[in-house]
Amino acid sequence: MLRVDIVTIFPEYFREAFEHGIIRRARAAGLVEIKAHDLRSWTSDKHHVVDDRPFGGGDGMVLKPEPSFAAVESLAGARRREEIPIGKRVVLLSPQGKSLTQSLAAEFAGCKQLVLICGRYEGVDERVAEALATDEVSIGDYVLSGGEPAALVVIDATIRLIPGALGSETSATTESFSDGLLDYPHYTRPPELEGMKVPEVLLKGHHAEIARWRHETAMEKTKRNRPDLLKE
Ligand code: 9D3
Repeated sequence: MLRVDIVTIFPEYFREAFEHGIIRRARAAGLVEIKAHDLRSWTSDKHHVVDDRPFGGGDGMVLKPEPSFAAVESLAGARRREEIPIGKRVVLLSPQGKSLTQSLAAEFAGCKQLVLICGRYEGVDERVAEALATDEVSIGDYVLSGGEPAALVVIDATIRLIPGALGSETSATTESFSDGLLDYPHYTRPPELEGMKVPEVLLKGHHAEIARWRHETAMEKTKRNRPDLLKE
């Protein structure tokens, strides 16, 4: 059983997501327990302030460190990275993080607990990344308004790798990215749509030919859309 605790100033952002698709199914099956917590509940001042002005000057506000340290202490039982028990990960979602990969998601899927800290404003006090988080993770090179959508991406990629979470249809390990190529093209009925035909080879049922076609088209598509995947 994986326990996921999200620390955010927008706990309501996650409500619908928990009630649909893979997260709902995995929860119902008892494979994960997931909860979004309000960072403001770990403040002690009257106005529940979670941000402050940056030392050194500059635009915007920074997420102050104390509420995140208190949140991780209460959720994971430690206030320092080195004291986070084996099997627990404290993940700071940030544009400065290492990239989320399928193999990192697989590591997360094998954990006992994930605490996901969602950044906001211009950034998070660096002591959270330096001394509290076990991992600082980005989901890609584009600018989001906060860590919340990134947390959902991490959760989705992780949960589907927990044995039993996908149901019986598909094995997560035989899918795209496990062989380093993009997926091959898929078709269903009708065999002709406004003059656009399904490739003949797929209609004939010659399995070796179909396998060869799928590998070739996967290769072509990878060269065109993701040449970086072939150069490593
Ligand atoms: C102008 C400098 N920006 C840093 C690249 C400021 C900034 C932009 C976006 C500060 C925080 C954010 C909010 N983004 C996230 O918290 C975030 C994120 C992202 O923006 N892209 C990809 N992955 C992630 S994970 C968290």
